[in-house]
Amino acid sequence: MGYLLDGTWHTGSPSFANETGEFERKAAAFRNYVTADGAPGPAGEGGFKAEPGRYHLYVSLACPWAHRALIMRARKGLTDMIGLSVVHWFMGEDGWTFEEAEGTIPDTVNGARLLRDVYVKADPAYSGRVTVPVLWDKARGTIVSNESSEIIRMLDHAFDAVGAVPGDHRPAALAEEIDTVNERVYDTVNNGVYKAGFASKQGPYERHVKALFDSLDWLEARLDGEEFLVGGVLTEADIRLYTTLARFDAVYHGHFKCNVRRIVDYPNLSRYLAALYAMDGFGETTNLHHIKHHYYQSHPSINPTGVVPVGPATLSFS
Ligand SMILES: N[C@@H](CCC(=O)N[C@@H](CS)C(=O)NCC(=O)O)C(=O)O
Repeated sequence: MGYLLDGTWHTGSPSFANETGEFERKAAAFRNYVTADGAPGPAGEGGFKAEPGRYHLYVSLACPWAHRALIMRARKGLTDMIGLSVVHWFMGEDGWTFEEAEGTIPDTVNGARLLRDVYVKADPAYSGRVTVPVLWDKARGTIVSNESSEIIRMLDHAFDAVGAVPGDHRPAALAEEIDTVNERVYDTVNNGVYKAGFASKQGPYERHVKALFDSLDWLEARLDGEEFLVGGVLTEADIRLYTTLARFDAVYHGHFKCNVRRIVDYPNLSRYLAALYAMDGFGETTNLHHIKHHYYQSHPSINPTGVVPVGPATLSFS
């Protein structure tokens, strides 16, 4: 683990919890938007026009936030238009690296050996964590955004006029309901597993596990007789839930101690997970090897031996 301070790398922060035993996720730093005409988006500055070949995505196949961006890139048919680099699954003292392994893709744009070199290239005085996903602009030589919830919205809309697959994962008529579902899923499920897993005191751990399983029960009921979370169509709410569900039984259940139930124990959630896995963009971007090895080997504060459990070797439904 480590972070950049004024462009210089510091190792440390062995625990993810603060003094009250709570896990705190810091806000992302680069918050610009690619738009169809280069006009400013909802945040940041303008000048990032959607053009084929101009942007590059850095991801980890282990990371649920980066996975959202990978799914959207695939579903929108942007794989030829937006290049891809995949870091090694191990995140140690040097943070994310481009060391070669099965499933990694080197940095063909900046020639970086370490992801932090990409951040320093964008901002030589950068202070903060070096996270994935990162959307890089080759034309301006900088990072557009490192916030996945915003990257997926850009990929969903900005490239439609230059050949993206049509289709909107947040149609206006459903936007409000999607945002409401996203809010609860983000807080108690996507981030909830981290809050439970990295809690360093019993009280916060139990509180977050309870909120997580309350939400999984709520989602199970919501999916009764339904194919998708909102409006009977696939939306970004499904993409955002999928990346946590796909990791749940293999990693969060054991490594993050979220073990009240597994996803296979929920009939509707496991049917839903299997159905999404079979859809464009989902199964093909899900790499259980990177997922299991990353979590179990990169968090010495909660798994000091780095031993990776043998099971499950495949997603529970497959
Ligand atoms: N807000 C970010 C969070 C991304 C994030 O936390 N990614 C993790 C991997 S799952 C990461 O790169 N962590 C490295 C670190 O914190 O040093 C987003 O959703 O894009």
